[in-house]
Amino acid sequence: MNDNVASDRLEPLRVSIAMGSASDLPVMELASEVLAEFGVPHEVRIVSAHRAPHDMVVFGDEAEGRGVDVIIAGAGGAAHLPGMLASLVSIPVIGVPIPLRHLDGMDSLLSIVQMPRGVPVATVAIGNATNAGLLAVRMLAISDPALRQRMTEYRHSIAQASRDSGRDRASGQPSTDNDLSNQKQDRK
Ligand code: C2R
Repeated sequence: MNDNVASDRLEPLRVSIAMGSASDLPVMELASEVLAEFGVPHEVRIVSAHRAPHDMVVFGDEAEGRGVDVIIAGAGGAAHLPGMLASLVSIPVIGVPIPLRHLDGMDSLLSIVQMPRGVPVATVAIGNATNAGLLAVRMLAISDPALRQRMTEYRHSIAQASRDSGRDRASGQPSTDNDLSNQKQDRK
């Protein structure tokens, strides 16, 4: 299988979205959508620590040299990919626990979040690749004023959407559903 699912970047790469299997794509594409919304160049890769360990080591070893500043790594079940990547790089790794048919993602969550001291993985909620994308944007925004401004505008937009949803309920009007925060909330 070609492990390079998507690489439609025109500018220098900033974020790599990695996942253990193509079956993780329906969840992980939410992170890609957020990065696209914020204009952050990124790639989407299938790379499994369990099934193709040597490829994973090469991917991790080369990531920083290819310009990657943040890795978002999603995996389900015995989810070792995010932690193994964190052991190979010095950039932040954000882990996304993928819910599978059995155990509802609790297995993935614990596999990703319970890292040994010294090898941190910033773990988001089960299936919440949207927050992984937003966290990556916040990390990049530390040294990018324009991106920080966009994040500030995004925060204001979700605050307004929250207020509006309360008002709509009070007035009996249907809520407007036209921004990223509302669209993604149900899907996590
Ligand atoms: P398949 O659907 O391909 O059988 O994969 C994947 O992330 C996926 O959620 C089932 C699940 O196996 C996970 N997987 C891992 C790793 N590689 C694949 N957790 C890994 O290296 O951690």
